[in-house]
Amino acid sequence: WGTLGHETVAFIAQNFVAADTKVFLSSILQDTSTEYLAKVATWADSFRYTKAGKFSEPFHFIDAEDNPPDSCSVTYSRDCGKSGCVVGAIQNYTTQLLDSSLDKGTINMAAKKQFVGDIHQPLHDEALDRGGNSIAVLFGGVATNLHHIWDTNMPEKLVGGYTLADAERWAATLTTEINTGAFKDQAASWLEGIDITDPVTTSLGWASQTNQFVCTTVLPNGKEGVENQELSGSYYEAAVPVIQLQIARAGYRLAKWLDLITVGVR
Ligand code: DCM
Ligand code: DCM
Ligand code: DCM
Ligand code: ZN
Repeated sequence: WGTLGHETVAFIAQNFVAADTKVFLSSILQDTSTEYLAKVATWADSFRYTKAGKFSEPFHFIDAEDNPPDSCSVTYSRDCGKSGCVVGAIQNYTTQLLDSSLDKGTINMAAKKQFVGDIHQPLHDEALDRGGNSIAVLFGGVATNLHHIWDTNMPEKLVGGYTLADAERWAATLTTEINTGAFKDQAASWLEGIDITDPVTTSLGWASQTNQFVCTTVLPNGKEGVENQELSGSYYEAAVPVIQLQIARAGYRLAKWLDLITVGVR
């Protein structure tokens, strides 16, 4: 996701974490403000563009070598590359956050690596054309690529901007959907199978579920169905419910994950 998606996931998580979790994370991040998670939500994206952080580039995705739209699947042994992937990254930063014997700098960095957001973007669980980065598309007449419209253009068209205030507003809307609206009956099922002692199996489940949307919604008619096409019309309309669902799921799951970490610290 772009800035808007990442900050919205963080605000949703903030809305659902336990009081102890807020205390724990505010302390690690040295920020007791009401945006303590949202303010670091894009830190990992900036870090990967630095010399010191280049190693973390593959930590934002897993390159599923499946065959959309005919078959979609994610496997750890097949798809997590030699230099790492988002599933391995979630395991690593979770292990670090749980280990209070580590130095403060390491734990602070781990708390800023919020890869639970990215694993919920369908094209971050797909290898085809570098997660759609090499598929040229048009959006509102502007030449861009399929990955970029899922990360950024479509969420921003829906919300109307990408400021911190836009993210907070979108998060409030999705939080209401989870508590009392369209997601009320399914939100509990989003936490099924969540196991802090097995981050690989847990996050692989999130990746597999997310990757199914590559076959159904991202590339329902294959690459030919989107390449060089204008996607701000009916394609966008079909994508919006998936984007809303995936941002909501990511925030709700991140909250639970951070709660489990807070309870499990030793
Ligand atoms: N950005 C965004 N949406 C846009 C434009 C920019 O999320 N429509 C983000 C991406 C970068 C930051 O803002 O994190 C700065 O972008 P740029 O360097 O493209 O201005
Ligand atoms: N981004 C950027 N510069 C930053 C942080 C983010 O240009 N300092 C942009 C690049 C991507 C988006 O944010 O379009 C999210 O990154 P990713 O491509 O990993 O989803
Ligand atoms: N990306 C991805 N899968 C890949 C390669 C990249 O999901 N195989 C993501 C990472 C960034 C975006 O695509 O969010 C743009 O990547 P880059 O900046 O490497 O072009
Ligand atoms: Zn991306």
